[in-house]
Amino acid sequence: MIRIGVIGCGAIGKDHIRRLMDLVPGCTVVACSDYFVEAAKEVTKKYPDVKVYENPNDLIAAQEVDAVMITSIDSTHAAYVMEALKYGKQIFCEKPLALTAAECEEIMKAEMAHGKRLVQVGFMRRYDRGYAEMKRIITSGELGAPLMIHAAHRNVSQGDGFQTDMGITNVAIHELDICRWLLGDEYESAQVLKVRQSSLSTRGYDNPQIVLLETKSGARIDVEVQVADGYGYDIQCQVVCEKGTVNLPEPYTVYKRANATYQVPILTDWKDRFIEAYDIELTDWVNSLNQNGVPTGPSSWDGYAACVAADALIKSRGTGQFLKVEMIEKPEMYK
Ligand code: ISE
Repeated sequence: MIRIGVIGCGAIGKDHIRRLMDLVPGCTVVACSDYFVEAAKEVTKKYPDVKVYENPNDLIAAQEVDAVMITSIDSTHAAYVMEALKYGKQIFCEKPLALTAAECEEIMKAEMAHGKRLVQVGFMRRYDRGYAEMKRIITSGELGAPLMIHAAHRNVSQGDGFQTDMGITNVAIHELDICRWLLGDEYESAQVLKVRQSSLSTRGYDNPQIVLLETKSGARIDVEVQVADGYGYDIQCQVVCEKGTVNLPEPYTVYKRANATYQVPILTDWKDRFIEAYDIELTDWVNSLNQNGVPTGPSSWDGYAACVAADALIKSRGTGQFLKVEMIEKPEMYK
């Protein structure tokens, strides 16, 4: 039975606590913490045996915590991962692993000192059935080599404090992971383009943005990033191969024919779009810890690879140039 301490009881933190307590076998949540202690106390209304820690570092150190789940704000992820590595705890860190590649390198160094993997990064789209089937088809070679990916990541809105670079580090970080995973490739160069500002997002950050990537094999990727699209939460992905295309399916839903219209609802909450993928992801993580004592999902290297591309994108902003994505040699432990 894996005893989990959760740092961050906001949107995704609460949702993960629910699935760990009510759905995922072989684990239980024994502790939680949040910058706003009231948010942590709210958890205990439904799960009274969960202990609230006002200081997340005390939760990490607690004897009764075997594994730490980090669902706090992005800028705190790296520090909590490093603190948990001091105690050799198992760690599930929601994306992004860190805000820079340098922080990810520090994490990999600290993790490797333990001689085994301890960190899993929350790139849940790899567990989505649609993306998983896309990868199976691409890897089978039945459509020939993958040449391009056209993707769109469209949000209805973002919370207060959102900034232009979060369009990359918080939003497009999903595509930075899923595209390299689908292609089995690494990035060669990257460029982010500013687009005419949408009147729906006038709070001081660029929206939309376009992410352009080239991979080591020469494949080209374009990702439209929107954080105020005016209509719904809409994730699109098409991989163009030599002999055909493979496309992310629309999420399961019913549709209506009424009043001379054909009506298909579009989700608005990102937690709902990949709800099954989150369930599979956390079940797989807990099963791996119970069966093998090590995580088998996205590693610190995967967190690093997404971050190093994000760094290049952010540096390219305003230059009109593709910048090289400079990666370190992949350490043995992550091969
Ligand atoms: C959020 O943190 C997520 O991870 C969602 O998957 C993403 O679509 C959204 O843009 C992020 O803010």
